[in-house]
Amino acid sequence: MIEQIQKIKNELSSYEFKASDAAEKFRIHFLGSKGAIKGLYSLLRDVPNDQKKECGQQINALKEEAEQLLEQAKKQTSNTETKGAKEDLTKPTETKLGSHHPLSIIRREIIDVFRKIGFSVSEGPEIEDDWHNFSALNFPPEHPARDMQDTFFIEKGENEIALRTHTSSVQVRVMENSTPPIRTISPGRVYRNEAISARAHCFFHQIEGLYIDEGVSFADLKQTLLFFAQEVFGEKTKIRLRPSYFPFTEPSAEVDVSCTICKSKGCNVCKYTGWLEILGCGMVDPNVLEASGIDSKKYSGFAFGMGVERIAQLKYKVNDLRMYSENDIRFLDQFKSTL
Ligand code: 2NM
Repeated sequence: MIEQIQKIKNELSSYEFKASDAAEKFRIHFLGSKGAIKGLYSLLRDVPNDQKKECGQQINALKEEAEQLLEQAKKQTSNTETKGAKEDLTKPTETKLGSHHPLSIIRREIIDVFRKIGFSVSEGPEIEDDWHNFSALNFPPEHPARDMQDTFFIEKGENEIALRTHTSSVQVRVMENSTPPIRTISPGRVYRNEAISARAHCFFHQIEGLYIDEGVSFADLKQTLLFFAQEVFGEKTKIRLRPSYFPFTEPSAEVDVSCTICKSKGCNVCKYTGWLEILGCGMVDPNVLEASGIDSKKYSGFAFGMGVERIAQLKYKVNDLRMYSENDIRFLDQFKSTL
C-alpha cells in the first residue's frame, strides 16, 4: 500500500500540464471517480487495521496536494485564456501617420511651380572639386568664399575637394554635359562653415535655377520670378529687384517680395519696409558660359538661387533655423501634408 501511495505521489510531483485541457485531464486521472486516488481509498479496505490510520492520512494528504495542483492549473489556463482574448491578433493595428518635413514640402512646392514652365530637375554631388564649386563659376583665386573660414575643405592643395557651398556646381555640370536650350533647377543641401545659431547653420538647402537659350533677357528673368512669387505667395504678390553682386552673374540683383504678413503695411517681419528678401539672381556671366563650353556669343542666360529655409520661414513663420534639423516630433508633427 505504502509503495502504491509513493508511486502516485511521484507521478503527481512530476506531472506536466501541457495543453489548455490539461487541468481536466489531470482531474480525471487523479481525482476522478475512477481515478488513481479513488483507487487507493478502495485498496484501504484490505490494509491491516494497525496500518489503516497511517495509510488513510497519507492518502488524504495526497488528495489535498492533487486538489491544490488542480486549482493552480485551472488558474493558469484561465489566465492565458483571458490574455489571449485581450490580444486579438486579427485586430487592425493603430497606425499613427508620419508627416513630411517642412523643407520637403516647400521644396516640392517650388519644384512644381518651375515644372509648370518647363524646368527640369538636376542633382549632383555634395562633395565637389574646386572647378565645379568655384573656378568655373568665375570666383577669382583670392575670393573670400574660398577661405577655410567659409568652406569645409576635405582636401587642400593641388586638387581641392570641398563640401559644395551652393548648388550652382550642379549647374556647371549640366552646362558641361548638354547644349542649350537649358531650363533646369537644382535643389539640394549646401554647406558653409558658420557657427550655428537661430539665423545661421553649417548646412542649409538651396534651389538654384538656370535658363540658357538664344536671346534670353533680363525681362525673361523678371517675368519668371514674378510668376514664381505669385504661385508661392499669392497672386497679389509684387516683386522688386535691387542691384547686387555675385561672381557668376552680371548684372546681378536681389529680389524682394511684398510682405505677405502685413500686406506691405509694415510689420516687424519686414522691419517696416513692406518687403522681404527671398532670392538672388542675374544674367549668367559670359565667362561662366565659356568655362562650361557654351558659346557666349550665341547664347545668353539667367540664373537665380534661393534658400529653402528662408521660404519656409516666411510661409510657416519659423524663426529659428535649428528647428529644421533637430527632429523634434512636436515641431515636425505640425506639418501635415498630402505631398
Ligand atoms: C544665386 C544668385 C545668382 C546662379 C548662377 C548659376 C550658374 F551656374 F549659372 F552660374 N547658378 N545659380 C546664381 C546666380 C545663384 O544664388 C543666390
